[in-house]
Amino acid sequence: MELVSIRGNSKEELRREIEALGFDEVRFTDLEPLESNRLREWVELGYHADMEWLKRSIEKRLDPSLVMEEACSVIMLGVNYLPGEEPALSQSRWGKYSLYLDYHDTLLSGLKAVGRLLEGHYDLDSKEYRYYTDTGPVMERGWAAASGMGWQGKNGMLISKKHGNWLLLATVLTKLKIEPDPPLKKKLVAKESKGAEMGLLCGKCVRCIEDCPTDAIVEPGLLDANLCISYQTIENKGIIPRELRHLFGSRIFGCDICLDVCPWNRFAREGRRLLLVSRFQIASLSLLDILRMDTEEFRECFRKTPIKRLKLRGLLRNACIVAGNLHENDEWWPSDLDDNMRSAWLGEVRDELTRLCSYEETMVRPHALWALFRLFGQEAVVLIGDAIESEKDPATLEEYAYWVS
Ligand code: B12
Ligand code: SF4
Ligand code: SF4
Repeated sequence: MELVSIRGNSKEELRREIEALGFDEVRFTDLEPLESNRLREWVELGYHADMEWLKRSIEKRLDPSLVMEEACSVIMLGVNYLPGEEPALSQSRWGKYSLYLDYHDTLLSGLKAVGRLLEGHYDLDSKEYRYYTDTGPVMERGWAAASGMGWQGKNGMLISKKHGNWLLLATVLTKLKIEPDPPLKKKLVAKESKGAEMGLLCGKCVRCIEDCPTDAIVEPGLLDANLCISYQTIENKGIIPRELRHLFGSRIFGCDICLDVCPWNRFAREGRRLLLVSRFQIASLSLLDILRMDTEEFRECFRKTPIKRLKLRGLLRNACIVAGNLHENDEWWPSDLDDNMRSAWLGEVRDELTRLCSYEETMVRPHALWALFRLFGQEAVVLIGDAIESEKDPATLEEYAYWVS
């Protein structure tokens, strides 16, 4: 098929049609090679932690023509996910994106509609475009910056003047030739670069770097996932390093600190959420609700949300960590408790943690032990009692030895 070049009015019409399918931002860019892409360096430094799938797909991530041979253009799409309602908006226990049904699924319906639109308007067949949201081997933030949707802030996020830090991204690679949109403030960017300069509109601000509790942003825009609470609570499927746990504060799944503190959010408004389905009631779960959850309740509560991939054992592990941080953090304490009620409530948490020290999934146990020792000091030895005598799990025994030696 002959290449169609889409520009001017027809490009604007395509943009409007895709917006009508539920995407809040629709931008176009070409596949010019990228000067500023530091993915290889990032992986060589080990900042990808255990995300081996990122390492395996480096070549494709650096060169979209390996993902789709005939690709000419990228259609970058953004969906605003800022919740407008309590309790989702003001809490920091859950990453905001996790209070919706999994966007990998819900954005997919919009992407399929984009595919149908391309087939209908431009006579493409299904091999002449490819779409992804998050899971594909494409550098979504880099392409979004190249398309002028925003710029990559020092927190690494694609920040939009209109939506702040609150865009989820999706990518369509296509063989259509679409006139590229200009990147932001091109005139400030070195001539040979693709116009995606890190921190372009951040100015002297460094709030995200300073406020990250684990110092995970090792240089502007470059994040060491090993240190990142988001990585540890979502992607790490094993033991969370002890030296990081106390820094999690109240964060049970994901972390939005370096997003929340960004001054560019002040211009952001709640999104249309046409491709999102909210599950804001998750934010109302109490700590005891979670510590007492069984597999069936977990499945019911987190069905189709991103949290389900963590499985009950992962959530219990994270819940033990936020429980261990209760003395320094108020967010999981029930409100309106007098002193007596607070100590009764803490007693219930203590009982659940004690039970979880012998939980059937061994991964949970060291975290439950850690929380007991943090909250109750050496009293934990009495609480655990003889159970430790029959313990075989090396990580749990190591945790115990750490506290009693
Ligand atoms: C791996 C991953 C993670 C890892 C590592 C994060 C990281 N900073 O790399 C972990 C688990 C920690 C993580 C956390 C989060 N993630 Co995440 N994650 C990804 C994923 C799958 C790959 C990112 C990646 O390639 N990282 C490697 C680094 C080196 O790449 P990079 O950050 O994109 O930046 C480099 C390139 O852009 C390149 N570059 C520079 N200039 C240019 C120019 C061009 C044109 C190109 C192509 C590249 C380029 O250099 C940059 C610096 O090295 C993307 C989806 C995707 N396919 O892109 C989502 C994604 C980045 N995550 C997302 C989200 C929402 C989050 C969280 C907010 C979730 C949460 N609440 O906990 C946090 C935010 C943490 C943070 N400050 O980054 C969104 C971000 C949306 C946005 N507006 O930016 C994405 C895009 C998913 C999506 N489809 O919406 N994530
Ligand atoms: S997501 Fe949290 S832990 Fe990760 S870099 Fe941002 S503030 Fe730091
Ligand atoms: S907090 Fe400041 S430095 Fe960080 S991304 Fe936002 S504007 Fe940039």
